[in-house]
Amino acid sequence: MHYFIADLHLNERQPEITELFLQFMRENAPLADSVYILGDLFDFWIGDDEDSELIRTVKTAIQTLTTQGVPCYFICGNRDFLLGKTFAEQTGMQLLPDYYLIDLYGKKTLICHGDTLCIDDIKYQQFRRKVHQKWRQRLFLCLPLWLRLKIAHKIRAKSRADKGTKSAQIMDINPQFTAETVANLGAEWLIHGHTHKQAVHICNISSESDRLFTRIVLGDWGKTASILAVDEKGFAFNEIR
Ligand code: OKV
Repeated sequence: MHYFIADLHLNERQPEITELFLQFMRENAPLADSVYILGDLFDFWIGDDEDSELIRTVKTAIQTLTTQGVPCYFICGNRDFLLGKTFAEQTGMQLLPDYYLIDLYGKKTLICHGDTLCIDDIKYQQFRRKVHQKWRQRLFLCLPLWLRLKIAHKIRAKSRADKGTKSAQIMDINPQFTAETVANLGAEWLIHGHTHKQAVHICNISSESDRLFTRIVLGDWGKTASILAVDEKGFAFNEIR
């Protein structure tokens, strides 16, 4: 059995979410064959050299899991895209690229965070291209921590101010682009997060074909946790509270 989670957005102001994550890592995750974290584990990430009680707690939980022999995989989200090799080495967590194909009991499954499927959000895609440029990331990571904190704070404040003006449809995945991506990679299942709209969609690969694929959207975490469990019998959303 494999677990998939995303969009915990761990932060200091919502310790109840961290508690849910620690409970999941203690009680559920050790029974799995692997755990996939599909991005936005943290609400923001400005470099692996940042340290806090929250970060230490999360690192310990992941390290405890991987030393128990449960592989833990991570795809970066739109918020924690700077999480890197140092974090991976410290925790035993394995970093995966933005799109990754896995075999889930014979189903060819594409996993990703989901932000790259939201191509109608032009403003966000511009932001993404900018902050994903290697030279910009290297430069940012060279800055002292206090300056990175200050810059990140400013960028978040500006993003919050822009947010109210976007329609719900613009912020969702583009169905055509998503179907093309799935078709090009020959996948039968797609699992992603980002939109926070937990659901299972049966989708057409294209308008000219009746080939279908299953799109499983992970929910975000709040008062309850959203956990997808997949085994040989199929999939189920588990809630813990
Ligand atoms: C993450 C988002 C803030 C969305 C900055 C280069 C640059 C990285 C960065 C700074 C911000 C991540 C690292 C954060 C995601 C926001 C606001 C909106 C929509 C640079 C490389 F450009 F300054 F050189 N950042 N942080 N947003 O605070 O975690 O995803 S962040």
